[in-house]
Amino acid sequence: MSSRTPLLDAFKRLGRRSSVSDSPAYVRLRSAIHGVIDAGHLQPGHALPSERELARLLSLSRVTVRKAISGLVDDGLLMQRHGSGTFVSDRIVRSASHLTSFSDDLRARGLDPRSRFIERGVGEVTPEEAMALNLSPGQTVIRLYRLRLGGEQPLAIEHSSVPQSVLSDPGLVKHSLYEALTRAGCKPKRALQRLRAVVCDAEQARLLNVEPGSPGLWIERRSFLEDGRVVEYTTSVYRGDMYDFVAELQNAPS
Ligand code: 16G
Repeated sequence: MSSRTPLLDAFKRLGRRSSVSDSPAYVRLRSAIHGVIDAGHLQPGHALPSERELARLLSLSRVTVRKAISGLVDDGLLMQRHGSGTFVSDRIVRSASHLTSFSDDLRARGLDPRSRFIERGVGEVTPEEAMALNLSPGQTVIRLYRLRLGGEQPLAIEHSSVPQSVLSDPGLVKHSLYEALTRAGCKPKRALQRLRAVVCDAEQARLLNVEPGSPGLWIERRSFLEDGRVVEYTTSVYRGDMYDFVAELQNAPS
């Protein structure tokens, strides 16, 4: 289907809604493009009309169109290929510099974050958990083993351990761990993350619906409260064919 008509209609509709029509044109165009993608009129991998064509179709300046598009590229919703135009991302782009949750990231992409619990329980810390969470032997943690999905599509497998002093019962986590931590007044403030490439073993491949031996991204995250307490130790395997991790780098002070 051509992307032109729905995009034009979506932009006009937004223009008529007073709360949004007060916002600058590039913000409205950004929402319109977002809406068209969410509605499935533009599928992953499909090309957007060129900047010049969009400007002409919508009677906007090219600067406005460029600003709207570059915001959506930064959000990971669109990607630009030099010389061939702008496309709807077919991979999920995650910021490696912002402390967000799986659910936040999927919602930002207009996807429906879901979890399937494989196991959950309470137990005494293992030596690995004690090290990661700064706990002593004998202290207890809640554990979640979840398959994370976007709609029906499996995207990641996660093992999370949280001190039981922070979350008393694994049943407190319904959909999102970070929502449960926030409700408990323990929203993580910062995190340390370690990432490496792995190949999916048979169990991981089965859960993620890929061939055994497919590439995965193994990520370990330890999240901290303002006072330095560790509230989360999570190891995840993300599908290597679905994710890009992007970090902004600054010059190291000399
Ligand atoms: C992300 C985090 C994970 C965290 C989860 C919470 C990475 C690599 N990992 O998957 O550490 O536990 O989000 O998501 O980003 P939730 O609030 O949706 O359960």
